[in-house]
Amino acid sequence: MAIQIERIVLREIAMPLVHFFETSFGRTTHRRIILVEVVSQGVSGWGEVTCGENPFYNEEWTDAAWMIVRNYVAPRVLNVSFENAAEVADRSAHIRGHLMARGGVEAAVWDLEARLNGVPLWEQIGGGWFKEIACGVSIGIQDSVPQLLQTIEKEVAAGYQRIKVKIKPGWDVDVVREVRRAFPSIRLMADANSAYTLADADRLRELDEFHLMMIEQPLAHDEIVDHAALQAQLETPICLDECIRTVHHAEQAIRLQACGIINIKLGRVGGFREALRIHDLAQAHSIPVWCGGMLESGVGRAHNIALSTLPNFVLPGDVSASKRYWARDIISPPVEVSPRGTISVPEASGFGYEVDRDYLRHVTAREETLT
Ligand code: OSB
Ligand code: MG
Repeated sequence: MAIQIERIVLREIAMPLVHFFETSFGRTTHRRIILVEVVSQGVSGWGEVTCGENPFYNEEWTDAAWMIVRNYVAPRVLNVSFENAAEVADRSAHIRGHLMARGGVEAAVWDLEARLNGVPLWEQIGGGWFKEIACGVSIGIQDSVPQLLQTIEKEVAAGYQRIKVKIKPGWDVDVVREVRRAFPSIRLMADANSAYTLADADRLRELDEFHLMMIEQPLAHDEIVDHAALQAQLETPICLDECIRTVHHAEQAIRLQACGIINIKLGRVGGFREALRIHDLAQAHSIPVWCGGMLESGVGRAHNIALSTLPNFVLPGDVSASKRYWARDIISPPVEVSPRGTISVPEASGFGYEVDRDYLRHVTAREETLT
């Protein structure tokens, strides 16, 4: 069935996080999220632009992404006939970077295609291997180690299958040692968000003794070669996040043995088509993947659940319950996690949840309709 987008409604929503989230590049307390609603034949598909409020994780940020979608992506997508959603990414391929802005639109069209076909999004993307997905949590840098231990204890008690702690110089080896001492047998990993250089290899090697599942993105956001050099010196597998924006990057990283694991984030790679390519390539090379998060609202969270049903998503992802982030989510029902640390995959068409339009109106800071 050909798809033609008649209207795109861009919204920026403003929502406070239940608890601040701190990484090596800064602390977030309030989110400004762009939602993309694409409309065809009276049916709406939804996407989320997963960038942060500042250009610190990567170059994208809310205000720039708004302009990219409004001025560059939307005009290329509106009133064009697509055979399927997989064609959408090509329409913005002339734009350098800005993959999250482009990916927010791309993912919305996948959701729309699923709804027009009356099938769940996971089926539309060729997933469905798992009826429930395995969940981990990402725990930000805290004000003190006791506070971190308390948070971990709470999340372990809630059933989460894997704990990720954020690290940075000055909050690394000693902190992880304390965590390991308090929780000798949990599945544990650390994410540095590019805070180190190859000159820190000795320090990072000290983490080997704590039997982490992986160390995520220790070195620069664009540095695959140095990650290969570091991986050769570490026992702990490196997981790449920021470095992998395209299937070509994944190919280079695998060829150079720069990582043993890949974190796939839908927005970071520009949407489902590229995510599927990276997934398939990693699977062919026996590199496990998992689904990363970007403090998404329910819309992005629902997309991540669909993505996580692909067969090579064999490690618990950073896809967790709505209530860890939001007092009230914009989807209904909110995403919930079972005591076994799983999310059951919805069966309804599209991403499988209802957008709560009343609450959406309440949190919308700006809105623009493009035709
Ligand atoms: O590197 O995985 C990351 C959040 C914001 C920016 C970067 C990252 C994260 C997380 C995420 O770790 C988590 C989540 O959505 O639960
Ligand atoms: Mg990361």
